Amino acid sequence: NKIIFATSNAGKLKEIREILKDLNVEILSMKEAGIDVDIVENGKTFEENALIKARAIRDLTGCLVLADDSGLEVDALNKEPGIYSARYMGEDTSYEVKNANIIERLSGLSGEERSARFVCVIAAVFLDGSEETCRGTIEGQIAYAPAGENGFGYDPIFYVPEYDCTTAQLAPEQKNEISHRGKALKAMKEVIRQRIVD
Ligand code: ITT
Repeated sequence: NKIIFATSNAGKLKEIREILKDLNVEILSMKEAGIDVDIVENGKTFEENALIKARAIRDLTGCLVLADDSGLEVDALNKEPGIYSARYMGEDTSYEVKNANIIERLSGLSGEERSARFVCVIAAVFLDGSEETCRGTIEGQIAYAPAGENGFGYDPIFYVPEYDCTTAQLAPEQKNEISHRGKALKAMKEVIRQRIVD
């Protein structure tokens, strides 16, 4: 049994492998599967984009494929950057710059006015062509200053009130326990277990 995970994001892949480690299947990255393609994510929702990625790699390989589309929704910014989280300020802009920009745009706001969430949708295309999506979210606030070295992307500015720290300050296993990706993948794990007889 093997699954190709249609992502080129190393930060996601590390978390995905950890969360799916108790599933009795081999998880191959695109690199490990020898696939190097640029997929145009032109959907309007996380669900559409996750399915676009999973279908594209499924069409190339015929394998069971999973994909992750995720992002940060900042309420005070009309849920920006949302599905454009990777492309916000341009793909090549560093997260130091992106994170500083988001903090700057929220200056003058406090407490609940800084509310935000991470969203993750995991899509699956199975061998018979059938499709599933699972969504997970985590609620938080945009921090006043970046903090923490763990995780990736917007983690240094995503403050979780219950833990009084950012997701970049959580240990990796703690983040997976409560994160958007952890929740979506745990739900997808059950779907996969129902479908795969190992
Ligand atoms: P793939 O499409 O190859 O999977 P990507 O990075 O382009 O990689 P997305 O289009 O789904 O993926 O963009 C998601 C972006 O949202 C990601 O690049 C981060 O900036 C942000 N993001 C998602 N999950 C995150 C997390 O757990 N911590 C911090 N930032 C996250």
